[in-house]
Amino acid sequence: QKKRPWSWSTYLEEEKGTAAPLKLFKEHQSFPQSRNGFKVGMKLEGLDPTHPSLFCVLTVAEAQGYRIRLHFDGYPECYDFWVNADSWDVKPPGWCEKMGLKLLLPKGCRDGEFNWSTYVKNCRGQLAPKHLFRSLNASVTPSGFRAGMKLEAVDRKNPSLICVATIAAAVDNRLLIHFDNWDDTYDYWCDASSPYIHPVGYCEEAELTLTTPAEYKHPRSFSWERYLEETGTQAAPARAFKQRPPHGFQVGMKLEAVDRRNSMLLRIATINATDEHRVKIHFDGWSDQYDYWLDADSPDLHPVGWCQKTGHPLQHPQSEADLLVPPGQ
Ligand code: MLY
Repeated sequence: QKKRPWSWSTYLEEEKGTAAPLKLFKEHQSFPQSRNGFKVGMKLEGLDPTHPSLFCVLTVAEAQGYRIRLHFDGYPECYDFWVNADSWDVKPPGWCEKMGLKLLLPKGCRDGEFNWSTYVKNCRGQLAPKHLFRSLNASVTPSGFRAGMKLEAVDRKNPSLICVATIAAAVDNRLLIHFDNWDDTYDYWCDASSPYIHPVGYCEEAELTLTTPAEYKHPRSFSWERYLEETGTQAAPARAFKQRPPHGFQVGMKLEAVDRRNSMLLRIATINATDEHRVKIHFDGWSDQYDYWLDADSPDLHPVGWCQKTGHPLQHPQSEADLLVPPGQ
């Protein structure tokens, strides 16, 4: 029996499935307005996904549709990762210095000795041109958040904890969240609409436990008023928190999703559970053991047709690549 080429429309018909409606996706998940102009060899600054507060010196190692694979200069290829071309997490060379943020240098470079133009000359690289960075031109509305202000934030690595935290930096409309008296490995960037940040007093009001700063002397009798006074700091104003409304995704809707076990691959996925700000995705044709939860606004979720529009391969239940690369390997 001859196989017809795979298509979303026949698939949805056969499966009696529904595509997640376009209007449920955020702009950065939806069909891009521009082309991916990044070329292999271009160098840039970008956030390390496993240490999401730290900008690093990276090189574009591969471009595929609207996505790029980034390589940490001086480190093994196994740390390479993929992002969308419009990601806020990538910046042109020199951006960190301009913003006063720390930049992780290529392995072997010493602090104070790094200079982008000498560096690219020496390694015969190329600086990624500024106009390729869409996030630089994003309009920014003043938010009321300032570096140094305190808040209560979910520790994304230990999501059951809501903790005493500080805004370590505020750039564009993004905030770098740091946990008081902890090292920066728990830090992350988010924006004012994040469901993971709350104003001072939130836990008390909601009758939840607030995790106090590491080594805090009187954790049981923690009082924000006293703590702000002791640290000479201010609380982030409650009006600056603009939590996004719950998403509209529903169980059964289908979409295209990056497989985080092999993030070069995008697969057909079905939402099989939801909570207020997250969806649980199931990869069609695979065992439930590969299902996982994602934030509904994750840049790894895309509407049906995204791969075709952007020129990226899409793994589908019949595709041969699946036989060769099962998830998790
Ligand atoms: N069991 C973990 C908890 C760390 C929590 C850090 N947060 C509050 C920033 C550990 O001790 O590593």
